[in-house]
Amino acid sequence: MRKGARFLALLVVGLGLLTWAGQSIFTSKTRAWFDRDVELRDRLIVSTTQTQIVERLRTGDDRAIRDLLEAIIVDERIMAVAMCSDTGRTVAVSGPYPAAFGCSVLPSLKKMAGEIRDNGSYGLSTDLTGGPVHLGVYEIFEDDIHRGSVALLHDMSFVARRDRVMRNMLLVAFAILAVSAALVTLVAAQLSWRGFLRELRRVLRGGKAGPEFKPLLRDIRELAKTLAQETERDQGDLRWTPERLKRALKQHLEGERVIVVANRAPYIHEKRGAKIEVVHPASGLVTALEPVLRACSGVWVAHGSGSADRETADESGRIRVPPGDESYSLRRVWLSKEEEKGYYYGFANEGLWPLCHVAHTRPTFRAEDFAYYKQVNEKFAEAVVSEVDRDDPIVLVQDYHFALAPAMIRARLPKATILTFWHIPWPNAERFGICPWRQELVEGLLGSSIMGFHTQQHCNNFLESVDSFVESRIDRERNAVVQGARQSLVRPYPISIEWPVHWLDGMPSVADCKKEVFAQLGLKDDALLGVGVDRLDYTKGIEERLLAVERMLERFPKYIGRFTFVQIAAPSRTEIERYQALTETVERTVKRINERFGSGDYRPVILLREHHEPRSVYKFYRAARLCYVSSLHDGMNLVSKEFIAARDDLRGVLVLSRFTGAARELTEAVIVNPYDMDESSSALSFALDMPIEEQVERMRSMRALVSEFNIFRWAGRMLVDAAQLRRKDRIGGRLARAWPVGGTV
Ligand code: ADQ
Repeated sequence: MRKGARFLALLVVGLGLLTWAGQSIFTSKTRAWFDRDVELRDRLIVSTTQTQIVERLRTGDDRAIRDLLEAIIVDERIMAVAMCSDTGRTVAVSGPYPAAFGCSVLPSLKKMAGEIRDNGSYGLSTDLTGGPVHLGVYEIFEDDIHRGSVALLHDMSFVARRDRVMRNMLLVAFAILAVSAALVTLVAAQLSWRGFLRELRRVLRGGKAGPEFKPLLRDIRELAKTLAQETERDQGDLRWTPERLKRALKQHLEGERVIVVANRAPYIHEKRGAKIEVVHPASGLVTALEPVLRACSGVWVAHGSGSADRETADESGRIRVPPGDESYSLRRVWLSKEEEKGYYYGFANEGLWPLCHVAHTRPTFRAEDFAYYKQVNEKFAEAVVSEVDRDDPIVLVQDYHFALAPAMIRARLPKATILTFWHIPWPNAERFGICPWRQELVEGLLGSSIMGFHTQQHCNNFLESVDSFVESRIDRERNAVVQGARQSLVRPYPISIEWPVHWLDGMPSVADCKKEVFAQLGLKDDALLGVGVDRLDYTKGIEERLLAVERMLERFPKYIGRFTFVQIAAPSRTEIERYQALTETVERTVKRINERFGSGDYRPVILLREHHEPRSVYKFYRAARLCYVSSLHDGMNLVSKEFIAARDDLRGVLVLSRFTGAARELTEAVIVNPYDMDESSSALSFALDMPIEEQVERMRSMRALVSEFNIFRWAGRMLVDAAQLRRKDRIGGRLARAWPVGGTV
């Protein structure tokens, strides 16, 4: 405490000295400015009265000269004026003209003046009369003959008054600054000291020190920049809601409906015996896009893959959704078994998916798969055309299943605004270059008005591929690809979830969710639960996650019998061998860990290998002490954001892989490298030991971010950017018509 007081005193003295030095410099500078102003004023007065002075000198009318001088001192800052003859005689004075500046002493005062002008005039700042004055002496000529001089005396005490006021203001400002700086520094020092002690204690306890769990500084800086830019662009109107999105669509794009093209439909009808059930698929794309369509209305064009999809739709494949609250149309596109195999399982998921993710699974490229891919893209482009009600519709093309569709839609609807979003990473050009159809894919995507990715890095990689594989000009300043008269903007739009999440409406309290989930899993009341929620996909790092749990139990045996990790894994792409192999490895690993650390009823890992409806997933999020997202590579990852949305009690810890797009935004998560078992097992134990206050602090901050950067903002930003582009294109079109290419203006 004493140290703090000494520091405070030093800071105040330092700033005091600074104030004094600053004020001295300020005073001398302002004096010079005032003197110059006064001289300018004098010259103006003399030049406007010179003719009259000369005339009156010529007639020898001293009284008339005095009248003239009296008129001059009407200016309140001019104390007195004297007219001296060329021999130094006083011709006339006005006001109480002091003898110290009389005509007879002017020659000696001239010697004290700093600068004498060519015509003999000069200015002098002095306080010969006890107060600060400025004397200006101006020589009067008639046809180059010297007639005398006019001496103007100014009262400069107002400068001293202003100086005093300024000095006081400076002192007060510096005092406030000094005290605030001292307080902020003291608080910061205290906090970092406490943080340092906490870290030290943790290291001594055996936990691994924190830096590895922390986000990269570059990411925080990047995030702060984005927040600042977004705030500036929004000018205070920060929160995007469904209503605001609807308004933006109407206002900026003169539209009310959008057409979404995506492989997966938001509602799938499945036969279960004699009953038909509606299933909400486990898909990040659907999670993100569905609230947008509910807000905007329009049509969602998707593959009709459910066993009861045909019988629930009309003869054109249309059905109104969401069931019970119909607000938009779902248009189902039917694919043959061969088309599904070649386009979906083949080129999209055995070719493009591993090509774009750095997860060490080799892509497989088959020419027949690509042929089906092309055919299905055509089919969807046709479906879009049959759904539009104008020649310039707004079409949102989604993901790597439809890289060729944008150019196909553009060919059919040249005026359409096509926004394509690539939900997975885009690799660097060298890696992308191994795809035999790299050029077709990039050209197909360039049919879009806007190409969106989650991160700037993916945008850069895409531009690099454009540069390497197609003829075009890249406008680096605007991040646009220009091909003749057409251009495509390439922009990062980090995706998110709706806020508030409608699945949480009427959700039981956290305590009740915990009771329900613990009963379902057969856990004791004091058990610590960790959760993982994913499609069973090798990019999600599920094997690595289980190994990290195993390593934690090995290194920190206090958790054996107490900690349980539940993995909710929706079967995905089960026709593909690599996915079948993954399922086997995961099941084998779970068995091994349970045999190694389980006993009696206690199972350290529970694998629920089935699809869960969203409300059930949210109950798990609410019941858990931690959520571990360990993706090896992930465009964004929405599970992390859903976990945050679920925790309105501000408890729970998110452990997040640094290889997700989300890690760039959720900097308060415990950030890890999922390949590093020591680091990730330490992170799990760190999360389980985290004090409640710290959990609350981190969760509050992440909730604030996700609530602002929600899915309505994601869609809104793209639509507003598209609207700008559309306006420019229209003006460009009009200009082209008015001034035909090659014509003269
Ligand atoms: P996905 O790879 O599908 O998305 P993610 O963003 O995590 O990954 O979304 C998964 C969604 O499926 C979540 O809404 C989750 O709740 C749900 N889900 C997962 N397992 C489930 C289960 N067993 N039962 C029911 N639901 C389950 C792709 C990209 C991501 C990107 C999204 C959106 O790979 O990087 O974040 O698109 O752009």
